[in-house]
Amino acid sequence: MTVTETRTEAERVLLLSVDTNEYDNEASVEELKALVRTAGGETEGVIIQKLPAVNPASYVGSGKLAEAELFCHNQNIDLVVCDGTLTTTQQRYLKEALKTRVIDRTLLILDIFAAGAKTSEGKLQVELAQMKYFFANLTGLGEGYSRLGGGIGTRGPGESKLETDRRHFRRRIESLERQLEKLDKRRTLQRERRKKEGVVTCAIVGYTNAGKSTLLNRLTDAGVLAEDKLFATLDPTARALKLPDGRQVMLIDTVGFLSRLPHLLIEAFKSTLEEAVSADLLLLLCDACDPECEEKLETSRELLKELGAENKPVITVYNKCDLAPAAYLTVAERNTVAISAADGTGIPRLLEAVARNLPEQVCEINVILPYSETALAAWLHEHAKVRGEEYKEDGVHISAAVGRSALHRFIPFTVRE
Ligand SMILES: Nc1nc2c(ncn2[C@@H]2O[C@H](COP(=O)(O)OP(=O)(O)OP(=O)(O)O)[C@@H](O)[C@H]2O)c(=O)[nH]1
Ligand SMILES: [Mg+2]
Repeated sequence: MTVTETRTEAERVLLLSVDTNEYDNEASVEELKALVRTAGGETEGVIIQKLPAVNPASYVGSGKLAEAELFCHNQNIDLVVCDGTLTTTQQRYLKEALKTRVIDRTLLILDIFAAGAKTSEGKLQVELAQMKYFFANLTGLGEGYSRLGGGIGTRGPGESKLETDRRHFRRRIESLERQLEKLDKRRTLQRERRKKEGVVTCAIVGYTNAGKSTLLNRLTDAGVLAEDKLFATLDPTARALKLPDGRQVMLIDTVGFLSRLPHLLIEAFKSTLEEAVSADLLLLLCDACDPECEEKLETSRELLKELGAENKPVITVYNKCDLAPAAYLTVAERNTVAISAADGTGIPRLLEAVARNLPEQVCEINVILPYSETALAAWLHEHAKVRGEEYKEDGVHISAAVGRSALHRFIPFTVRE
């Protein structure tokens, strides 16, 4: 019997990192390795240099550069990934010195996003981020050119080609932004409609790979792709969930967070992220067996704050407890639940917490209350939001926003407008 190897060989990757002591370098490198794996590469080596600041020309210092060159040569490295944002100058310098392709953290993430975007909105968002990335680099290139300056023949066609490229990029960026704006408007309208109809929304947010999609699948029959990959989900999915008390919530799964997420990606995915943070309730999910769990929760909370969601009710959910059973016991704080989305443990407690934290659903009603029911009219004035009131022959015509729990009292008097 012969076995055919169908898997294309993974790209061999070397990671370069400069530790400037500004963030947790070790955790960041670990994350970069996971990103490389997700993108289909295999990390063969890591070279880290402690420096007060990155070298403006070559990113790392000359000694480390020589070490990296030797490593690339001996280990047949296909790609070098730097754990930061490279300037065009650095990128070009490294490429020449190391004789391999060189990319930075932002481009790597963009690549993963580009491979993963499924909906037209997701694709537009990724393209916008890519265009902005390349546009910024193009600008950098321009500076390089003009610094060369002077010499005959260094400007002319080079400059004008650059200008054409710039114009092309700018036009494309504007067009993408316009298209996204339209979609964003549609999304806002949809949100407003849901609100008017009294639909309560609950978003699953948190670090990438925490198990958000697995939880959505566990709670509903969404059938969303859940994988051991970073950024498996890029497009929001919403599904109805019925709580044990009969109430219904719209559950939303969305793109995951990452520390040092390039700002350009946050910007591009803003409307998707807003969809999540505009929910009535947030389930902040984390992987309980991840040693960086608490740090990742903190990163997520900071990002939520940046997105303007600091005042939302949040339930912190420690997931994957089947792998760390001790976590079931240690979690005792209010609005904190330990679960396993994979085997379903803890789900009833999670649903209880959701029910406890949901704002009461409000419904818009139009009623005609006969004059014999003045007590009900008085009740509406005291406990509901009366939007309009008219005294007519057949009774008081009232339109009001009423909490769902009191709705049954008004059903006999409801009229359609
Ligand atoms: N053991 C265990 N594995 C889990 C659990 N929940 C999720 N996983 C696994 O964790 C991996 C990531 O799950 P996803 O649901 O895709 O995670 P996500 O948060 O949606 O990730 P992104 O969409 O990539 O941001 C998958 O391999 C899941 O099978 C759990 O409770 N226990
Ligand atoms: Mg997902």
